[in-house]
Amino acid sequence: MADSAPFSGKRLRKVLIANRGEIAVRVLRGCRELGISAAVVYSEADRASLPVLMADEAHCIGPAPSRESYLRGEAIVELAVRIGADAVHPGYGFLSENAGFARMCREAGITFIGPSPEAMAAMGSKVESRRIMMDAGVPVVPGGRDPLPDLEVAVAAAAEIGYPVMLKAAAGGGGKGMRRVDSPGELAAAYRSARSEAASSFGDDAVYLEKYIVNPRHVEIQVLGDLHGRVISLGERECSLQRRHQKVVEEAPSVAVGPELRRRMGEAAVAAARAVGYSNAGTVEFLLAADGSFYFLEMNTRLQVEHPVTELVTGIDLVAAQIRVAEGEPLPEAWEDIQPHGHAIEVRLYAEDPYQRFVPSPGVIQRLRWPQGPGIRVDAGVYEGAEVTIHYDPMLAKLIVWAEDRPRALARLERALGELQVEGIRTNVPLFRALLADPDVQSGALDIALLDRKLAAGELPPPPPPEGDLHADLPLIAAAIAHAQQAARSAPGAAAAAQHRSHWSATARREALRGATWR
Ligand code: MV4
Repeated sequence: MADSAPFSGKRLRKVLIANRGEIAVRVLRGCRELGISAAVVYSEADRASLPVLMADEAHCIGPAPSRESYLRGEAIVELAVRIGADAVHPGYGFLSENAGFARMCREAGITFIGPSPEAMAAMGSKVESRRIMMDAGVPVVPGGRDPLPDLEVAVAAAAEIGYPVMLKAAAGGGGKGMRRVDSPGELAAAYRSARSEAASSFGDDAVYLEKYIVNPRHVEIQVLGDLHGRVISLGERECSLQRRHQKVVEEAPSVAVGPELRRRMGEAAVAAARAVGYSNAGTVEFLLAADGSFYFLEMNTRLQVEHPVTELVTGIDLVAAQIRVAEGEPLPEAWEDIQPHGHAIEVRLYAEDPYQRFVPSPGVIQRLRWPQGPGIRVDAGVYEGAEVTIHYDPMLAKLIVWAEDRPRALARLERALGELQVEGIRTNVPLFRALLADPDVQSGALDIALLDRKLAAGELPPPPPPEGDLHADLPLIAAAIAHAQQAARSAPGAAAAAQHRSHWSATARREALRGATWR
């Protein structure tokens, strides 16, 4: 968005970033490139975090637990006013989809960098957003328009929809209160458990019915709206590779989406956004069935973790775009019919142990070397020496690659993972290596259940036994021993230091002793 375009709105001078980790850093970079001062909030646990080190100013807002820090909407709005910030960027998670927070910002005269509270609220309820989509002509999964009053109605509705069906929480999202039902005999028990889970998860026990879509893909469309009623689509992201509703790999474009389907899904997403008066960046999630039919699932009213793959194939800086439209700038005409260029893949680097059922792996990052070179982007929230605590989401960074086509992007990702070094904590890198070796991943034959299914069936063998690593390191080990002996001869006492620096041999030993199966 060219700064020279005619513009009558008010430029932002200072933005308060109400988030932490890699997304706080990402937003900070966006601000800096636009010449906007970036302030961040932080909890006591994040005093020495990367965003705090990088920001123009940083303000502690409470102790480690999110409830007492990053979720303190009122305190954050008060802080924004006190420090003279013009706007708040909420990142993702925390307060990003909280309509009440957006409203508080508005009332305090602070620009919320996101959609209006009304648009957020409309998309916050599953049944309500579904109803709005039905009325706007956006394809939704066949099924009910209203919550089910009782079991009797559920039985009749399921028979009409046809099994298998899916019970979903009306207030919900993210898989909570969701039950697949394959036959009439299973319905009563599923109905009761879905209601009670919905009640405990959302404080609302209303559930409704949908046709169960078998083995679809999760394909989402990035949209952008300005404050003048224009909404555009920036194409799709393929997000089917998830482990227990947690995305692991995302890419753009999707191998299942060609120009014609992209146009139709884009039009549906734009219609969805228009129906709620959407502005700023948002994502419309669809299930894409094997036959090419697609269905609206929900809309995420925030910048998403996986936004970089869209940035890399469109060339658009989404954070800059968010800021510009929040200032009142109209979307450029040229963005109307953007087509993806090349292929981008993102992997989410988590501090978790894939060999121990993916349990979080907190600790100090003793060594950190990021991959570099052509087509590589790292969005990290940590640095070497930083401590990863158990207080927050264990995502450390995102590694994103771009190449001319998907096979080259996969090869580049493999190369990048080979350059990546993280020591001191366990990460899910071995899982990425297993995925890269999988023929279905290589061919793009993905669906939302692929990862959980293959992990359960043992079809994603862990990477080659670490003995191989030890072998590869033998020349290095020999060199290190020679060096240590040399050092010992020339200066007694230096041998211990040299040995201490040979952290990689300790790593090799540790790896060699470790089992070679996911557990
Ligand atoms: C579905 C579905 C199949 N059929 N609805 C899971 C989370 C929630 N946002 C919607 N979800 C699903 N809804 C019907 N009618 C399958 C899923 C689903 C899923 C969707 C997107 C991404 C990953 C998923 C993993 C399992 C199930």
